[in-house]
Amino acid sequence: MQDLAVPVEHKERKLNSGNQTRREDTFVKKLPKVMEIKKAHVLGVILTAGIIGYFGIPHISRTACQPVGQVDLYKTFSVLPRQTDLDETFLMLPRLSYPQPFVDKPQRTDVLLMSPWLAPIVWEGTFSRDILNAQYRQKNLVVGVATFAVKKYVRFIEGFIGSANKFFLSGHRVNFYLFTDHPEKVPSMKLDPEKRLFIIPVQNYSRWQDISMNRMDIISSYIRSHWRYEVDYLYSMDIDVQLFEHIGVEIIDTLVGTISSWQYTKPRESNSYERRPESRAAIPSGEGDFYYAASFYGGSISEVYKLTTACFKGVTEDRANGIEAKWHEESHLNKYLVYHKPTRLLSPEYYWDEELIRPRIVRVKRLSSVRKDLKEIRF
Ligand code: UD2
Repeated sequence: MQDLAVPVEHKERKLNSGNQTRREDTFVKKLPKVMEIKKAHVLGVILTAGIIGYFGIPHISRTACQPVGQVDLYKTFSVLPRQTDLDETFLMLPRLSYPQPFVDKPQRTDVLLMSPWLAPIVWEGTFSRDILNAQYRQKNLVVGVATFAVKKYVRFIEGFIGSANKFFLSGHRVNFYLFTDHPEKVPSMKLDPEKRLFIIPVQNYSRWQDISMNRMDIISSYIRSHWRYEVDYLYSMDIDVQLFEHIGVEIIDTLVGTISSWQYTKPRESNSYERRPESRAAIPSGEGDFYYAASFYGGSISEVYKLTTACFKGVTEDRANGIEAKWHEESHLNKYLVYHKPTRLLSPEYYWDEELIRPRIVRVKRLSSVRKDLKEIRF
């Protein structure tokens, strides 16, 4: 019907531009009766569809000034409205003097500087702390450090807090959150003005493995109840370590893992991942990037919340199924980081095990384990 009528109507209009209405009436009248019925039928269908469309599609009935596409999106795809805070303030920074970077002159050629998912790997000689500090200061951030000293591990408190006060984010605001079952044994220590120490009582467990694993649950709970209001980034650190060199804002990123000093050159098949499929920490054969140490990880408060919650969920499910992952929460951390890639990786400089001989590529020992007699300290 349309194919027939449109060209004719068009022709009539063209021919009779002086008296358009009358000529169109004539055109309709001239149609055979059967065609008239069909046309009326089609017009009826179009009209009905129009009415249904008008009342059925929500955006048509809204006022014209509303952003039609936006409203439609929220309704149709449940896209949450978001708001980005806009800030026009900025600090005037002093001039910085440093060697110019060149794209054809990499700072280091002896180590991997970037993961295949484009996360930087932090090594000595690859960054300028002055530039990083100048950028970081503009943000007015607070970093939290969660650490545990339960049972005999209270002996490590002084060495850890003392060295971290000096070398951890020197000159920047840091809250140390120390969980211990012996608050009375925490020695009094003088901290820099930007540093604060919070002592939080915590219960102990008979098994050292449970103390270690439950850290994930405690961190997750404190993020939910306190830390999301107090700090911007959070790092979890073992207590039986000491810092020997600066660990600065080069560690700040959304999700940060430290490559283990024991396994940084091992092929994935021979490192310490949990491979038993019954465990929630299992990483299937053929998968895995690096082996990450649970002694030092962190990131933005929201990402560390996700990580610790997910890892403890894995620990809990394993407990219910009567299985414990090979390296406890460290196995769950490794599983998580295979599928949620860290946005920044710290090289083994950031956790060097004292038992190992340091190779040339590890130019600096920033943080290192304190030797301990496992049999004596864990029982
Ligand atoms: C590895 C991990 C550690 C954890 C553990 C689980 C590294 C370098 N470290 O270290 O993070 O995943 O394996 O198997 O990868 N703690 C106490 N009291 C105790 C026992 C532990 O407070 O009685 C706390 C303390 O903060 C300690 C941490 O738990 O630093 C981990 O325990 P660990 O250092 O003895 O574990 P380790 O050396 O096997």
